[in-house]
Amino acid sequence: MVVAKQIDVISLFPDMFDAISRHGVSGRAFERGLAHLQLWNPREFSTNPYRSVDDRPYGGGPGMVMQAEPLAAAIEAAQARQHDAGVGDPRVIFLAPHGRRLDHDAVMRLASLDGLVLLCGRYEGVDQRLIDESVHECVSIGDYVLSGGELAAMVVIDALLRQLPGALGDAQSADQDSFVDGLLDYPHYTRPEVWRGRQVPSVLLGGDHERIRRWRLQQSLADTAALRPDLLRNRDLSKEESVLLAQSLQAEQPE
Ligand code: 9D3
Repeated sequence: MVVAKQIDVISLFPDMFDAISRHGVSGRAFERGLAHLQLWNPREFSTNPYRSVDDRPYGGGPGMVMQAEPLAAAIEAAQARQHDAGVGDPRVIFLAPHGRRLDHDAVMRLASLDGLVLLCGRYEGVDQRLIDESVHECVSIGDYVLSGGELAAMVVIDALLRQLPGALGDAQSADQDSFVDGLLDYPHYTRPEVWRGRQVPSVLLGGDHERIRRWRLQQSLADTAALRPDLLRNRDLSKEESVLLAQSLQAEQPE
């Protein structure tokens, strides 16, 4: 029996996570019990009368810093819940701009763990002693500035839930996703056959599944070469793929 993936999130804005818990593939994964999501608001663990969880930075400078103790208490509550759910050693991940950049390999590694505690920062940052004491790794979702870790945590959760067996419908499969085989997706078409004068490529209407497979692979290769050549440098091409790509490059530039 496969036990649910245990995900605990520490956030000052727990309601933001309705976005993934109530909609689409991720919402269904929680509904079906493939994963369990629990939110912890550090404010509930504040011991002062104002419920505050931040203070001014030692050494001066702009903004406020999240204090260590309410975060530690929230993380410990989350870890205790994970232990009760059967997770021996939940991994504590801090979503942070300086973290390791998320990619498909990182998603697969996180998806393979039984339990995750995701820590979302707000304000200028988190007291470094809390990070030194309680955090196993830091993850970023890219080189741009967000207002906090919540959207990044939701990106991580959404991406890893797709990888859980049973999260996607029968027709879909996570290993058909773009990036998994190192190529961009091929273009998609649906009815009508002509829209504003634009035809669906005739190969897709013919029902020759081998020709369709080759055409899609060729589109994927050509788009990857044009838009993400870095992906091709990290991937060997089969003989068929090399031929299809060479063909498409020739067709592109007659003469
Ligand atoms: C002035 C220095 N800034 C660091 C780049 C301060 C700062 C900006 C934004 C501190 C925290 C944040 C909030 N961002 C996140 O918590 C965050 C994030 C991001 O901003 N970009 C990409 N991935 C992530 S994961 C968490």
